[in-house]
Formats: sequence, C-alpha cells, structure tokens
Amino acid sequence: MASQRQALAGRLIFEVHPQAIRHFEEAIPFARFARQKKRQIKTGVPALDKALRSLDIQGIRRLFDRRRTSPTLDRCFLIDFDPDISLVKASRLLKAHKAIAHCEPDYVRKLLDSPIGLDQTSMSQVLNQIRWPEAFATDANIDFPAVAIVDSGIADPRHPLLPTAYSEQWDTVDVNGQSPPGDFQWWSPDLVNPDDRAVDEIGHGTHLAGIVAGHHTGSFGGVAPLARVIPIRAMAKVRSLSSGQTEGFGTASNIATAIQLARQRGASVINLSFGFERNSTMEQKAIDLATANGMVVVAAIGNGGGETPALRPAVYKNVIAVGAVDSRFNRWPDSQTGKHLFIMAPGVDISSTGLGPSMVAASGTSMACAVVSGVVALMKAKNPNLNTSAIAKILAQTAMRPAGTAWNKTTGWGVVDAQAAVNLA
Ligand SMILES: [Ca+2]
Repeated sequence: MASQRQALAGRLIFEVHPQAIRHFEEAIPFARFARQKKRQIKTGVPALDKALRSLDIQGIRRLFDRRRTSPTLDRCFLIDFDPDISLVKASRLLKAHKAIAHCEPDYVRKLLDSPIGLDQTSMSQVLNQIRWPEAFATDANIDFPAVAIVDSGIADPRHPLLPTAYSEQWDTVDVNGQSPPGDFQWWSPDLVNPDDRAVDEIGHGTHLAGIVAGHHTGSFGGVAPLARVIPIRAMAKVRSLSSGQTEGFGTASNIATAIQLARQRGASVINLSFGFERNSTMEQKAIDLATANGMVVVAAIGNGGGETPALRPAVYKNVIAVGAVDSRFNRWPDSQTGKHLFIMAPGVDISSTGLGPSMVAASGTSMACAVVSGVVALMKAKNPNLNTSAIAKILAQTAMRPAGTAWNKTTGWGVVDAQAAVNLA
C-alpha cells in the first residue's frame, strides 16, 4: 500500500479527542521517550492502553512541547511500536477507539535533489538579478528578523562565510531506529537525540544558509546578511541499499516539531526546501499555527519538472511556494508547475557555502526558496507587522514579469523583485 511505502515503519501520530484528553496521562513527556516497557504504558484511558499493548508499543510521547503550544497541538502524540505490525492494522486499531480523533503515519519528506553544476552563478549575480536593495540590506541600524532553516543543519560555525549571527542551532531528528521506506537505510550516527547541535552531514542546509545570510566578501554574500539564522536539523542522511547513493530524509513529526521550535525561538521566516507527496495533518497544523502567529513560511515547489504530483509542504495553504529560474529569467526545466506555485527566484548553478572551505554550485527550487526567504526577511525588517497574506500580496504585486501578463501556473507571479518588495513593505 502506497502510504506504507512513504512513511516510517512502526510509528503513528495521533490526536486525542478533546473530551478524552481530560483523562489522558499528564506525565506523558514531550522529550524523547526512553524505551518503555509495554506494561508501563498508561495513558489514563484503560481501553486504549489495552490496544496500545497489543501493538507491542515501545514508547509514547507528546509531539509538541505543551508549554509552548496550542490546545489542538497539545492533544497530539506519537507512538513507536513493533515495526513488523503493519501501519494499516495499527492505525485501524487506534482509529476504532473513541478517544482518538485523528491518526496518521509519520510520512517521510525528502530533501530536494540539488544537482551540482560545473557552471557557477555567483551570489552577486543573483543579487543583481533580484534588484537587491544593498543600502537597506546592509544597514546595521535596522533590526533584522530571524530566519529558521529547517533542513539538514549547518556546517562548522567557524566557517568564515556562513552567517555571522547564528547563535543557536537545534536538532529535532528522532526516528528511534524505525526504518525509512523503500530500499533506504539511515546513514547517520545521530538519529535519536534531539538537542541543540545541528551538525550538517549532507551540505544542503549549509548551502541555503549561505544564500539567506552568508557573510559578504568578493562575489559572495547572502540576501539578508544581517538576519539571524536559526538552523534546525530535521533531515538526516539515508543510503540506498541498491545504488549506494545518499540523500536526506526527514519525517513529518520531526518537521512539525522543528516548526514549533522555530516559532518558540522567535523566528519570523521559516525556509522549507524539501517535500513529498503525502499530506500530514500534524505538519499542516504546525504551519497554520506559525502563520497565525505572523510568521511567514516559504517552501520549494519541487524539482520534478512540469505538473508532477504536488509536494507537501509547498502545496499547503498559507505557504509561499517558490520555483526556480536561471540567470536569464528562463524557468529551470525541472521546476515544478501547478496552481499553488506563487513566485520564482534564481536557482540554477548557485554558488554558496558547502561543508568544506570551497564553494559549491547547486541547482534547484531549494536554492530559489532560500532567495525568497531572504527577501521576506528584508520585508519583515522594514515592517515586522506584515503577515503572510500582506507579504504575499506585495510579492505578487512587485514580481518581475512581461508587461501585461498575470499569474500563470508555470512561473507564478514572476521573478521576485527585492527592491520593489522592500519599498512597498
Ligand atoms: Ca542530535
């Protein structure tokens, strides 16, 4: 069944019914669960305990930190159980219980492939192309907001070109040893300990951090160099057993936690450069709460080319979905299209920071997404009160597109114009 092939084995997320939550065990923790003996699982709802014990449950915890959440998110829990029991069977068992309002698998999200090119587009070319308002972006008297990059993490903070102001970093990866779908296996030593170190083992998050807020020197520099970057690692390395290739996988639960954390740490903008097809209600709830609190969520539209299946989170409402163009304003052929596409930005052969000392050129809507996150950070610096719909309205109004044309599904409203957008902010 398709859903099984796109989710973590042996894990479900569920929401407890508002009426049942009164009886639900107060002591169920938010932090990573210790492996609990199945006899010790006590939710406060005896019939549910019996169902959970039949799943050979290994642990239960809250999905969100209840001190910092909303009444809805406070009712979300995550369980790990015997991975040999099918997700369909386990979810049928939980859904049958009247205390359970909603139940879903923990769907996987993939970092978008970012083919590494031989050609290089320097960040100074990108900044010229988006009409970067240098005087504004580098004015140290302005209070620049924080941009959370929920991704693979960030390289060594001593890297001379990375954002100078990332004072904190976080890691929400917690897969408790449960296997990823397909022929992949986890290929990372850090899979069960959420903590305050976002060590990047892939390079994707480091590349984006340079685009958003890299330190300016020579032809390199980020879009919002004075913004505070909060790297949050939610994606870990996996390896294909058949091809040996590695890529980045995360899960909707770890991403939802990361979005919550970004909100709690005061980020104004969240960059999400990953995707997958399956809908996650929990991930969507975390995004809705963030945007309801005035944060702006920017996501890459995907690198499948044309009208391939729409990816989450780009397709969710309240998310600004970004496609990629090359340095001549032509749509990058692999940039996905569709009715949720909002705006375009340069994303081909972008030269930015890598895990080592040398620059890396990479292409994709991930990079374009980071450019737009930077522009939104500049707009929020000018006017912190702008919410998602106000930001979206200005971006649409100011985007560069042929005269007399409007929105279309291949290039959205056009290519982001940083100067005009900041002026109107
Ligand atoms: Ca860790």
